[in-house]
Amino acid sequence: MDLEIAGIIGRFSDAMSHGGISEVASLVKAERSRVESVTVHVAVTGSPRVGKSAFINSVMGFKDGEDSAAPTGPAQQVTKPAAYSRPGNPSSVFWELPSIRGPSFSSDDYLKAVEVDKYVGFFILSSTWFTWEAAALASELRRVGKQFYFIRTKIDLGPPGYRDKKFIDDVLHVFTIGHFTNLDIEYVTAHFFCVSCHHADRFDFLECVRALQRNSSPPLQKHALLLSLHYLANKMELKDSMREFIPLSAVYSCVIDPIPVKQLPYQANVHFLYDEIQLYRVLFELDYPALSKRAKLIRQPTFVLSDEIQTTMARILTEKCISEELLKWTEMNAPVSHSYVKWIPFLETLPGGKLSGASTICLLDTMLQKFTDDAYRIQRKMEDVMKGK
Ligand SMILES: Nc1nc2c(ncn2[C@@H]2O[C@H](COP(=O)(O)OP(=O)(O)OP(=O)(O)O)[C@@H](O)[C@H]2O)c(=O)[nH]1
Ligand SMILES: [Mg+2]
Repeated sequence: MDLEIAGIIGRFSDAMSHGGISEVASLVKAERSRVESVTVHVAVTGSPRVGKSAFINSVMGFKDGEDSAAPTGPAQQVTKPAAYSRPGNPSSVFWELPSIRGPSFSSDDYLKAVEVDKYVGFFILSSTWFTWEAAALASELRRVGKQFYFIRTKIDLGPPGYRDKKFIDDVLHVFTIGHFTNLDIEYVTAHFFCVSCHHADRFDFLECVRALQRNSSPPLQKHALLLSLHYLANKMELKDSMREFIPLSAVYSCVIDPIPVKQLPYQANVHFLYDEIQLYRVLFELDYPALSKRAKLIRQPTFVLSDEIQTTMARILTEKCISEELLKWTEMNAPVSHSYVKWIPFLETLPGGKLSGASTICLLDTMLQKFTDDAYRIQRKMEDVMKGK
């Protein structure tokens, strides 16, 4: 991901030479709030009663009837876009758009009315075959350069061979007649997914959300989508996105409220690092609430999954462990990996010198890698249990 790292390092170096540490401190705070304040809007549209609300509820992890959930009963159609986000997690907002239908449908007018520019991407839903209106809308979206996906819902009620050519041909028949100048069948097939809105863990549900995450831009929007929908994200992509921000976190620990730490030759904000690593635990679903929720899915006690965790800090996180780990990297002279080398000239100008920033980078980078491995071990364990191994 390109977050204009060279630009950030340049700004940090300028701040250090002109205003010293206090100017770097304000800049690092500003960079973090720039990242944290990003909000991504995603549109969900389609014919009436195809599962737009149920799809949003599944993405958000809402149960039917829950306060924040989209209503799915009869006569609940929206007449203007309705926004849904997870409480306490406003960085991704899913919008249920008014249904597309009727002989007088104009994709141009529709997209203007719903403010097309606002959304990073569109999910176009159908519970049978795609209609002319859906295809016209997609054609217009392609023309204006918006990503979109065709989602065939209610696949749990459908024929068993949902990947069969005949089934796909029928569902996508409207695109083969060739009236849509911006669409060809290869493109449409590559953006076609089959889901059940009641089973986020089955069929193509994860794949369609991951396609949206992977293809979103600019990079900060992609990052916000990966983080806010971390429970659906591909863990490797989540890790890669988080890695980009490690140097910022390391500088933060070195310049914002650092305190002396036993045996360390520099100061660090261990409390901040604790929060950061705790966030990694949550993102990779290694915290107790996530483990127990997933254990329930496979009808097992939580320890069946928690026993798969090999990283000490993923099991029990304390500020003491963090200080010891930092010291370990400092004693090893903090060999940062190739991707962080460009930060070194700036890290050398920190009050604690290169070792302070570089050791913190090593600490966070290793935790991220080890937590990813733990997350995959848990995933494998769940699959094994489900296969009855
Ligand atoms: N079996 C099954 N039922 C679904 C699926 N998606 C939605 N439903 C059901 O279909 C009905 C309509 O779902 P909604 O989510 O309200 O559909 P909608 O497109 O938001 O409907 P309107 O807003 O009224 O146009 C509800 O009874 C859902 O429970 C699915 O994937 N599988
Ligand atoms: Mg609805």
